[in-house]
Amino acid sequence: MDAPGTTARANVNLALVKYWGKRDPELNLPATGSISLTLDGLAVEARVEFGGGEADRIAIDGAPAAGEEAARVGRFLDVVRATAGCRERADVATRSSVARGIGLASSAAAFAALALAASRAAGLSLDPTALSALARRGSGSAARSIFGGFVEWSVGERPDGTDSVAAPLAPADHWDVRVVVAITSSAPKPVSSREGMARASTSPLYPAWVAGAAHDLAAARAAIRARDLEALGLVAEHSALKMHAIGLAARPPLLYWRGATVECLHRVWALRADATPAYASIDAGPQVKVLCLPADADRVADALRTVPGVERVLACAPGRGAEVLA
Ligand code: 2P0
Repeated sequence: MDAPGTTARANVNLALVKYWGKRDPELNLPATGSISLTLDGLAVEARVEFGGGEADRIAIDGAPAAGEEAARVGRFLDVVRATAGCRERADVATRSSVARGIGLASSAAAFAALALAASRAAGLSLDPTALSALARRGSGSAARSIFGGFVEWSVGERPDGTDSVAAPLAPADHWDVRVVVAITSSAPKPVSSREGMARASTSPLYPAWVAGAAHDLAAARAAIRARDLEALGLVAEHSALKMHAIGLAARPPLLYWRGATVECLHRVWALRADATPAYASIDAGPQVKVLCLPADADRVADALRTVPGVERVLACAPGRGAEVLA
């Protein structure tokens, strides 16, 4: 396997219908399907080269990786090596334009970029479906970041997960929307998504979450097809709030929100009451992501920027899928 090093880039994605809970934590097989929008401008680049050496060398944003972060990438490289039938150690360097571990989906972009770069560097030429299945092994939501635009990750049925892969619903240019992100805290999240999802199963609301997924997915699919912002926004907001309600009722309880998160939600609802279509989503962190039309993005950003506790605000358009850079 003499394929030279490969660099790939992938964008983060925002789940409009959330993935929250696993039927198989080892393979990252979800309990429900999910639908996302890949976002332009929040990306991770990964360079991978296989060769000699005693151990994998992993650098994240210029610093050697350690602890669980290094172990997680190492386990992912083992999956790539097993698929390619190779034993060589890897040199890995990732660079992120998005803060890590604060609920901005950096792991989705990182493992989508790593799946593409590592599989190519190992001499594999995987199609996008196989790449999605591979990326899922690193981080569930990475399965969706292989594709651009609006994407659905199927729950699948098979125990080996081969049918739990993402596929495009509509390309990025199908519908020009914006996601305005209000950063309310840059502190690392105290509970990982992995732990949060494990805890979800202790919540009495979890069975209702799983039972409602098919309905939410159908509503989101139809809204994306019809470019109906109100229909998509309402189901996305509902999905996010249900996900966080699970945590409140879990044992021990789990709440990713800070005070400014709540104030941003109220600000979004005030915008809506004032005839600006804007809909909130929140992931495993305190940041608030607001779906709106391009013409309203500045007004939404201004409204969020003045919420006490908001550190900064950024706006993202629909983005492309993972791609090889060199
Ligand atoms: C999502 N999140 O659908 C949901 C909503 C956060 C909230 O997927 O354990 O990093 O690696 O499969 O994908 C974040 O969790 O978790 C996530 P693992 P992942 O985007």
